[in-house]
Amino acid sequence: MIDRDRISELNHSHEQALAEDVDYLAHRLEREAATSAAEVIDALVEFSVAAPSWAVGTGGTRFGRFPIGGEPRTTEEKVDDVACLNSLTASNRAISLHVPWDDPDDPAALKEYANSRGISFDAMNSNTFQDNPSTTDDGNLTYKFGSLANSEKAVREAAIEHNKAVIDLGVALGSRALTVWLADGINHPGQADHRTQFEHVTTGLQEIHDHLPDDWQMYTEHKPYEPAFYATVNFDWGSSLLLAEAAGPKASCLVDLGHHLPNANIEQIVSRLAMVGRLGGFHFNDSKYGDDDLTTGSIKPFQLFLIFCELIRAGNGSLPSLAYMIDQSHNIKDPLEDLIQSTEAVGIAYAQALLVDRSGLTEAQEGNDATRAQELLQSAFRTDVRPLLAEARRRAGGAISPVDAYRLVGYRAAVIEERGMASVATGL
Ligand code: PSV
Ligand code: MN
Repeated sequence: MIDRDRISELNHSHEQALAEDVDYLAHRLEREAATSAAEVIDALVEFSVAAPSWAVGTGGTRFGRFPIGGEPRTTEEKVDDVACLNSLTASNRAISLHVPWDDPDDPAALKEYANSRGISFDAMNSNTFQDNPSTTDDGNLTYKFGSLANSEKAVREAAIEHNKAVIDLGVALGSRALTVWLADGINHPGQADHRTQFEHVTTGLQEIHDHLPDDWQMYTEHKPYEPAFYATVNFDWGSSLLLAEAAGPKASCLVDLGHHLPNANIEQIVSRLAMVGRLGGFHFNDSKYGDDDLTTGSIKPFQLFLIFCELIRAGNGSLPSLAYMIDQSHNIKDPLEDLIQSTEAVGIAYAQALLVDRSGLTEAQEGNDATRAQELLQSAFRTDVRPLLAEARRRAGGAISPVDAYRLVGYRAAVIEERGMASVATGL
């Protein structure tokens, strides 16, 4: 954990300049925007985006992996990394576990460990895309041809049991949701029947849904390709919606920004899902081509802004309480630095969306005034809201300049010292 006093000490040299920037922005927003600086800062102080346990280690591609050292060796060490992140950003207050990459022997002890560091457990993730001896009958069953969609009943049942076990583990940790992403699909046309596969998945999800405690949610996560390259069972938001509706009332759809075919209008998908009450949450990342898992907001910041505009529209002026998470792979950056930058990007899009003059926009839309509508959106999108984010972090005990602070406290060097250069975190 990074000491709070150390953070305020590091903040000291930035405080004067930040106060001036916030003051200037507050005056400008009072004049020009629909929301005040104070309201935006309050909203940002409340906001949290979860970090995935599988993204605090170095990512890789099938061509290679270049570890930077000090990778967490256990789930406790992943919690430590997220606690470090949160002490700097003050807005990553939960970790999302992936089972069996995370498979604690003593969930109660892990819960206490995390909670004592200010970290709670976000949605649980099941893994039926890799064989796991403990749930696939000691290697007698395989997910090679799918899990919930498999033609073999015994494999489908093993996958259902695994999801139920993940829910049980989540209950012990204080989580409230299960995210189901399936690799199930078809590589070669004719290899399996689209409809039969979809029906198997529907039945499996219904059974998993029945196992959810009353206060739990279940999210279906779609993805058009990879690892299946001809067809994926849950390939788009339409399939995801059908699956969620069939699974039951606690099921809704999770939108991973990297899981769309090129040029898909993700903000419109968000609008549709929200309209029918089946928008469950997000996996934030950015991409140029496919599921590139790049730093959120680094390629298409305007798209991220428009997504947040739809969210604010769905929440009638405020952000709906959904499952917000980052899902990325950090191939060449320090994962914690990339997560700091991604968290900042999410906050920027959120703050800018709050600035949109919504009644002015509705008026422009009703009057078919496309020019005015664009002026209103651009005026919010082009506002540099970073001082508001820094001020929200400062007020919540975080760092005004989190990447600089992360480097100055020497966290990476310290964990390399403790965990070694060759430690490997579980995950892809
Ligand atoms: C699949 O690409 C995905 O986005 C799902 O959310 C998985 O759980 C995660 O990445 C890790 O493989
Ligand atoms: Mn994802």
